[in-house]
Amino acid sequence: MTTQLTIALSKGRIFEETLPLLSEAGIEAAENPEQSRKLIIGTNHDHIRLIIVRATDVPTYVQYGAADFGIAGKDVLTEHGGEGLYQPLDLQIAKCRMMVAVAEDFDYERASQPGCRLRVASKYPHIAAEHFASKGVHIDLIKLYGSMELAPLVGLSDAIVDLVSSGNTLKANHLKAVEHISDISSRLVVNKAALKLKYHVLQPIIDAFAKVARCTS
Ligand code: PRT
Ligand code: MG
Repeated sequence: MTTQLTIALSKGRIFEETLPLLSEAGIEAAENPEQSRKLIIGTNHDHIRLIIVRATDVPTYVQYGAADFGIAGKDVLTEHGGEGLYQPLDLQIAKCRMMVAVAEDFDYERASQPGCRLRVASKYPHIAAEHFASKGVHIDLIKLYGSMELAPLVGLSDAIVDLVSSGNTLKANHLKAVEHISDISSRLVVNKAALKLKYHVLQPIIDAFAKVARCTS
């Protein structure tokens, strides 16, 4: 019997940037998830299927073995904690930076001295808490699920911790990036049990992904 493989991916930038990796491994999706409403998508191999989940849910599906492997941003993995996941490869895709940003006219230098207190809105509470703790700045953390850029504009927070890639969203909303927390890219995450039990089918795919990642890094 052939070993079944399930791959967890999110729509949007990760899916797009994953296509060349899948292609190198000889895997073609039967449908485009941007156009289809299907959550389970077949491939040109009967034993390989893709499941389409929210970016933040990828580590959870892989951790519990509902998917054998998946692709998730370092931001998502840091917040998840990485339990039950083997992370063999930095794929060098969906690159961006985790930054602190504030309103253009906000005096961040002064407001972020050790001992100060800041209201920080973020989808990334762990990353934000750790960053400000390392600076000795106290924060009141406001958890948001999206559109963080709005928070300083309407007085919900003094600062945000969010991803920046081109910087256009910050600029369009009169915000400025004031601190770089870390560089972010997406990683391959593999279920630890699957890596042992399905090694013979997983390893060639990991090798193909590694080949593409090496060329783009
Ligand atoms: O969108 P949804 O709420 O469904 O989920 P998601 O936002 O988690 O998924 P998605 O597909 O938007 O992002 C998936 C992954 O892509 C993230 O986990 C990151 O690792 C990575 N990535 C790379 C980014 C960006 N670049 C990025 N620019 N994720 C989000 N952004 C957002 C950012 O939050 C900000 O709102 O884009 C905006 C800034 O972009 P610029 O180009 O204007 O600076
Ligand atoms: Mg998004």
